[in-house]
Amino acid sequence: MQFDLMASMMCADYGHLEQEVRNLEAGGIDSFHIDIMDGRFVANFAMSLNDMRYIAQVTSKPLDVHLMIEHPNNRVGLFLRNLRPGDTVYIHPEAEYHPSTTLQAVIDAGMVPGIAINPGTSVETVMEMLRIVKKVLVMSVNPGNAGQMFLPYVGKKITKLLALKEDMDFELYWDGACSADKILEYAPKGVRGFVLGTTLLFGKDKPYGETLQNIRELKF
Ligand code: S6P
Ligand code: MG
Repeated sequence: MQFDLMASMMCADYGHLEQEVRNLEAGGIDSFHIDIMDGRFVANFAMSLNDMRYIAQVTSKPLDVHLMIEHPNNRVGLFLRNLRPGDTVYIHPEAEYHPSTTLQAVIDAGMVPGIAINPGTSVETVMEMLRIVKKVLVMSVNPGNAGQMFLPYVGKKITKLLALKEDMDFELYWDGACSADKILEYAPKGVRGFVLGTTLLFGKDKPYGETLQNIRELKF
């Protein structure tokens, strides 16, 4: 079964960040998920511009930049200048008055435009943006922290989005509390990729390569 695995780098060991990147690459990760926070849209500060820039310098794999910041239109240029064409930038439509303007800036810079949807945000409120973006990141936890519990009510929204994705031409990705049973259930239904954090990948006494291989070898 074809699906992408992204490493949630806010969960990595910052004392050995380059080695973490190398180990994940050697283990077969598809891309690096970068959780940018401003302490306003979400209470936390996880990663920032310099962390993203550093990871971009030490890998040639794609970056998957998840902007959890207020009014991303004011700041998106800072990030776009430091990315490579083909990297993905997700904004939260809840954080911007005119999110389609921000998405257009992402497209004009040659990046892949995406929206991240909070658990409490309904599909109906982002419907028109589904026509603009190439990727939709469904948050199955409230944004801000790793290590949270999966919110089961998000399942219905995923089902709705899966029914729309062909027609509206986007791919669906999962972010938050991703476990093997979620991959087993949702990859066959059409979720294209999964962000892996503390639930499945980081802080285990197992090499990343072994964990990633176990996921790829799941019996669907
Ligand atoms: C949350 C962030 C996510 C987390 C990821 C961590 O604000 O957007 O990307 O880093 O969910 O995974 P886990 O398995 O610890 O929930
Ligand atoms: Mg994220």
